[in-house]
Amino acid sequence: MNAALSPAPAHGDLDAFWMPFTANRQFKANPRLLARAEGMYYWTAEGREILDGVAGLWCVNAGHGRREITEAVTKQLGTMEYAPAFQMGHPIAFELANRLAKIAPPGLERIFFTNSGSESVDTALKIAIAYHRARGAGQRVRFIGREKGYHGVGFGGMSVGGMVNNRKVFGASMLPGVDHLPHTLDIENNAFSRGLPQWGAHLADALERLIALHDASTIAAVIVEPIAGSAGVVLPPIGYLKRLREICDKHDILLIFDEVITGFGRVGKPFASQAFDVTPDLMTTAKGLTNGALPMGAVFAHRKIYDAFMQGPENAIELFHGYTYSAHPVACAAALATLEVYTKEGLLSRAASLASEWENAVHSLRGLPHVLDVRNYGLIGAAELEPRAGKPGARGFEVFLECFERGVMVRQTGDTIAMSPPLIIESKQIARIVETLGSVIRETA
Ligand code: PXG
Repeated sequence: MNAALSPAPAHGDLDAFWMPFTANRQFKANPRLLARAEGMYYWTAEGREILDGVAGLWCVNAGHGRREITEAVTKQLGTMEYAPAFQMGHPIAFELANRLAKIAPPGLERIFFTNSGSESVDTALKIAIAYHRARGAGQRVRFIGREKGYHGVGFGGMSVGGMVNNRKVFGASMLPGVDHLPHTLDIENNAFSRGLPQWGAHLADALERLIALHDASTIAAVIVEPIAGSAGVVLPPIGYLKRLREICDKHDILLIFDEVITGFGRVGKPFASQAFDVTPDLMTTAKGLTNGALPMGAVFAHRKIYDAFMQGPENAIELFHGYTYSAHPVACAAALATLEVYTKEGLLSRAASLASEWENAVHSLRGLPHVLDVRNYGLIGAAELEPRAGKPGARGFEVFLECFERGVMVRQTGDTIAMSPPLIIESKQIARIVETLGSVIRETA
């Protein structure tokens, strides 16, 4: 040990952790430390109760501290903490894949396990390219994403993503051959829409133009979030996703839905693709898969895609891709227990029965100072605030901080406040989230 190491600075306890997507200096000067959680609530290190308006980070769909999940994880740790999934298997992984296939959109019955949303996205992009090659269309290597899209932080996901701050400093390292569709947020035409906006299905036609520019024979896949979360809740106009599906079909291009946020009940069905009645070829998931208890993701692939890989010598590996922790047995146990809770408590459809109450609650923010738009679908809501002149994001950040001071956790992106509470939420908690946010907005200059 080197006793001459420099002494810890004033906030020494917080310095070592380089926090992700965080204003590190602001946070460390004034930390918001969560220490315990149960049901709809967190408690801070000082013991203050915080109502969770974002399900952690859009993942704790069944609420915190679920005993069933803890017990399943503990049991699996005691039975077999790890087993490889490369050229080996363990029963619980197959059981989980079968369970997921049962709730999957039609045909998406082949499940590839990852450890996060970012890994799910990069996995889906790689499968798309390899699929075309397996069918003799190896020149299909281009991807089309969308402005304001968020597909995690891997190089693939970043490249197809469309949030400028997540891209601009890494510009030189983007995947080549990626174009972006226009985003679908149009406050001028759609402000204060209840549910999906009426205006904008034609925005999907931009896909035809990109296809005309590059020729369909060079394009592997289109990737979009059915509802974009990170960028501040961007909804698909009525008919938009269907039109994307039709155009992809016409040109033999794969359609990937990134359901990392919308999956597992957030919009009142297991997946948004079912709520919107549009079936993609590949679907990426994570977050709610384990109720946030352990890291895990899953890519759902259509049977036809899996089958296309199942050729060549039988002892040859068909897809050279995977992670040490793909189908980690403890994560599998957490996911199985999570699905059991979702099923038993009807949580995969609960957002649908709460949707109109939620919609009325969040739209009560209309008319408050600086509120430019309110958007909602399922158990997702957002209030868009007017940016302060020359200081984009400042008002949003202040509102987020003040809500936390008053015991409600919301999520802020720029000047948009997003809400996505656990699906177990009760009426009085819906009211408290929206009333707190409303009074903070009213009192924030
Ligand atoms: N795709 C989508 C659609 C996501 O929302 C990811 C991929 C990446 O998942 P991982 O597990 O690699 O983080 C996400 C993640 C927010 C917020 O504030 C959203 C996410 C992550 C952090 C914050 O809305 N979504």
